[in-house]
Amino acid sequence: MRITKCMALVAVSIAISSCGPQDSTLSIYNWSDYIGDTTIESYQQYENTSILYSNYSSNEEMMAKLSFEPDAFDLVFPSGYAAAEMKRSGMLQKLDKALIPNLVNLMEAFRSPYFDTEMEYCVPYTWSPTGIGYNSDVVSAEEAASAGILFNGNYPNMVTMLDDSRATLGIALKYLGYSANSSQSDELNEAAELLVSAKPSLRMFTNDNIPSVYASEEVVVGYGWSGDIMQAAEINPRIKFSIPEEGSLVYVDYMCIPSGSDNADEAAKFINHILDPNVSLEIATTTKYATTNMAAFQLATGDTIELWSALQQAESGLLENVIVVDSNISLYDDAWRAVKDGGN
Ligand code: N2P
Repeated sequence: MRITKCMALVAVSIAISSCGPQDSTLSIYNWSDYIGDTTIESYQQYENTSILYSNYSSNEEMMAKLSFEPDAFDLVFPSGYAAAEMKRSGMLQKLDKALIPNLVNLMEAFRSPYFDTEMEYCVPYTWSPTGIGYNSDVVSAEEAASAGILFNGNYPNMVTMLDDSRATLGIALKYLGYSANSSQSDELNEAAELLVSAKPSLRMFTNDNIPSVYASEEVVVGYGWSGDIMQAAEINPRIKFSIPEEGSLVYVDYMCIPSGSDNADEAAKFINHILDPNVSLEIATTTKYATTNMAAFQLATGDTIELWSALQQAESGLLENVIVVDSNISLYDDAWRAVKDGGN
C-alpha cells in the first residue's frame, strides 16, 4: 500500500514506523491474537520498512473489506476455504517465490494446498482444530467430551461461541452427524435451529479477546479455535481444551497477497521472514497455534511439542478440514443470519 509513513502513524494504533519522506508501507491485515510478540520488530531489524498492522475478526469481514478497498492491504491470512474463494474470484496475486527461499522449511504435508497445489498464491501459516474450551473447576472432562454441552442448556448465559458462520454452523452440523462442509439446505436449517435453541445458554458470539473471555471466567464453557483457548489456559490453568467425540473442524490458515497490493515484493519478503524457523517457532509458542514449519518443529521443546503431538493425534479421524463449498456460500450466509436473528 502506498501511503506516507506519517499517515500510517495517524491511521492505526499498532504502527511501528518513523516519519520520513514518502515511501511504501507494508500493510498487514491479520486475525487478532495471531502473531508473535516480536515478529514485526524482528523483521524491522533487517528491513527498514514501515508496517501498518491491523486486525480482523473473520474471513468474511476481511474479504468484504478487500472488496471495497482492493488496495488497502499487502498481506492477509485467510483460512483455506476463504483463500480458495479469493483465488477463484481473482482477489489474489501470484507470489514471487524467488523472494521466499524459506519455503523449503514447510512440512511436506502442507506443501500442496488443495486449492493451490503449487503454492502459487498462498503459503501455509498455522493450523488448528476447533473444540470445547471449559473451566475445569465447573465443568467435568466427561461433559466437555461432547459438543452437546454447547446445546443442552446446562450452563445458562455462560457459554461463548465463535461469531463465525462456517465454524459455528460447522460444529452444529458435526454434532448432528453431518459434514461440516454440508451443502444440503435441510441439514443447514437443522444446524441453525439447534443453535437458535441454544441461545438461552449463550453469553456471546465473539471472535475477539477470546483468551481473556475464558481466562477471566466470564464464561464457563465455549466453542473456539484451539490456539485462543490454549492462550487462555496459559493465563488461567483451570481452562482446558477438548475435541468433542462427535468430531470437530480443522483449519489451515494461509498468507496471501491481495491482487490490489502494490507492495507485493515487501509482502513476499515478510512471508519469508515468517518462514524463518525461529520466527515461526516464536509465533507458535506465543499463539499456541500448531506450526506448518518443519524447521520450527525441530527446534521446539517441552510443552510445545506435547501440544502439537496431541493435536496431530486428534487430526486422525475426528477432524474435518473446512473447505470451500461450491456455489453455496449464500447457504451458509442465510443459515447464519437465521441464527443471529432467531430466538430472543
Ligand atoms: C486467532 C484466530 C485464528 C483463526 N484469534 C483460526 N483459524
